[in-house]
Amino acid sequence: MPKFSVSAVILATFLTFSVSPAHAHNELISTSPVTDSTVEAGNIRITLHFQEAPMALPFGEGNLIAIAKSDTGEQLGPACAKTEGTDLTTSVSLSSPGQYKILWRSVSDDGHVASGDFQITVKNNIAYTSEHIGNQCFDEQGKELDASKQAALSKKIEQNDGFFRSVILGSVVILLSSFAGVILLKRSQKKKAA
Ligand SMILES: [Cu+2]
Repeated sequence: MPKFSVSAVILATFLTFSVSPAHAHNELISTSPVTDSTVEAGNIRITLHFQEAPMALPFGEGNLIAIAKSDTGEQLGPACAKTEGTDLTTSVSLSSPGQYKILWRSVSDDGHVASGDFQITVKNNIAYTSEHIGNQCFDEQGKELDASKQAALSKKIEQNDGFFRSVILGSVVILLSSFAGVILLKRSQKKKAA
């Protein structure tokens, strides 16, 4: 038993020192708007406040914020974020009331990638309209990022997924049971013949 205890202590010590935050991942501290809050339609500024400054990367690469409709997963505009100290920010123009998902991706200084998402609700009591709905991703030259040249952060939700899955499952069950039925029938016929 003592032998086991000694090795357990050594192992615990090793794990403690190797896992301890000699290098710590960058952590998301807070967001604005906060998770599950309701905001008025308009040009909504999104700020993600991190523990440390994200890695300096070109606009539209690595450090990204995107906005998507919660019900369909449809991403509205490209993904982008400006780095301001320890914050990532962008502005999204939203007019239709409903639930939206804010998706983000961030590269910390040690190269680790973190990502996440949270939901907000938009109400429109001010009759806000905009011809340019979604994330506002304009580079320093005022040119908008091309969303088609990016991998979308948000995946579209297949509305019929559940239905087709149950149809396929149903077909498999029917096929298997008829197959089993044929085998049983043949067996009983063999027994009769014997
Ligand atoms: Cu790390």
